Amino acid sequence: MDLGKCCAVVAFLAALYFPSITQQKPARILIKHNKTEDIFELNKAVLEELWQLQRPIRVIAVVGDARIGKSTTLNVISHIWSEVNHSHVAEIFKTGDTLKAVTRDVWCNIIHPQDKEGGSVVLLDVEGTNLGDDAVTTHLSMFTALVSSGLNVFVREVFQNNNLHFLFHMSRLSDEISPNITIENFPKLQVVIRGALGDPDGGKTIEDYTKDCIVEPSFQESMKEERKAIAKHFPRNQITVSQIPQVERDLFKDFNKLRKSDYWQEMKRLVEKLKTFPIKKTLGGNLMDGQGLVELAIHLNDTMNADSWLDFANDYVALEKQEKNICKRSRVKIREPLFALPTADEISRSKNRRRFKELFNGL
Ligand SMILES: Nc1nc2c(ncn2[C@@H]2O[C@H](COP(=O)(O)OP(=O)(O)O)[C@@H](O)[C@H]2O)c(=O)[nH]1
Ligand SMILES: [Mg+2]
Repeated sequence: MDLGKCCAVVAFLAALYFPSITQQKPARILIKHNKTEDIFELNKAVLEELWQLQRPIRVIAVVGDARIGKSTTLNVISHIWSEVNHSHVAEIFKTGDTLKAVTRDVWCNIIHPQDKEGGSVVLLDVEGTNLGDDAVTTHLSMFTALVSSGLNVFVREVFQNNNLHFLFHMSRLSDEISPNITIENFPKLQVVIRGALGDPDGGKTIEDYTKDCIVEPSFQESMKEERKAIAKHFPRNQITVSQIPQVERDLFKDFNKLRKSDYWQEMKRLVEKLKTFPIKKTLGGNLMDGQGLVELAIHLNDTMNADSWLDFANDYVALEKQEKNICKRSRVKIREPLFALPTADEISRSKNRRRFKELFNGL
């Protein structure tokens, strides 16, 4: 065989062996809401792929307001983190104008970075309306946050009350799931602020102001207890605040310009921060493998479909109106089914293999 042919064969084999270097797969739906039957459904094909993943796994979730640039950001993150050498940013996650407002799904993109951290990265993107606007989006966002090891909450200019409610309910839900969960195994929080704001009054930086808003009880007269509860799960010194400037739309059309822009440098810094996010661990503290991740997803899906989260999410929407009563009521309602959520360590392997087979056989 001559040298040219030999090189072509090697390149072909390399492309087969290292697909992440040479190509990116479009994101696929991990979980969706079936409107007709009003249930949440996991995508078996994606579960099968997750099942194969080796440790260490980082699960990076993005939640927040619609049309704030979550999918656009994830596409750039996927591009930079997978070190692809495309001359454009591929639309791995569908962005903006192509989506119907009614779509509510969680999309998943798996990358296998070739960097020193190794392992796999699962990027999760929640579509839908704004956090707290409706029960389905809240369910999907909560599901996504609970399977993640790094949670990114995208906010427009400042951290809003609905974002705070979301973190509070996530903390509370996790107390119900496992009262003994240690902070180390809880997803790390990053707030991503869109829009370049100056530092707020009072000499605080936007980072400190945002952290105060999330975990400092004296920040406001109202919601002191909520901030305390959040601080137990998201300690102040573990919260990261990043800003991504809003850029001219035309910049996205010119890749060379984009790559040389401040925006791109900011995105590279963001990826470096994400690399320091925790590896996904079981509630018991062991590194979670792909099978553990699938088991967790199935279990959360089951508890959602058992209606144990429905009252919770409805309560969440109505919370601002009747804070105290609803907290008490929902606590009673969700305790029973969620308290039963075992840690991935405790789930019997055989039981889950059976469950997994049933799922895959569509029984
Ligand atoms: N001008 C401008 N448009 C942006 C920026 N980021 C995202 N967009 C656009 O805003 C729209 C919504 O973005 P998308 O990423 O889909 O938002 P998502 O709903 O949060 O996922 C799309 O048309 C994007 O092209 C930005 O920094 N500047
Ligand atoms: Mg989107």
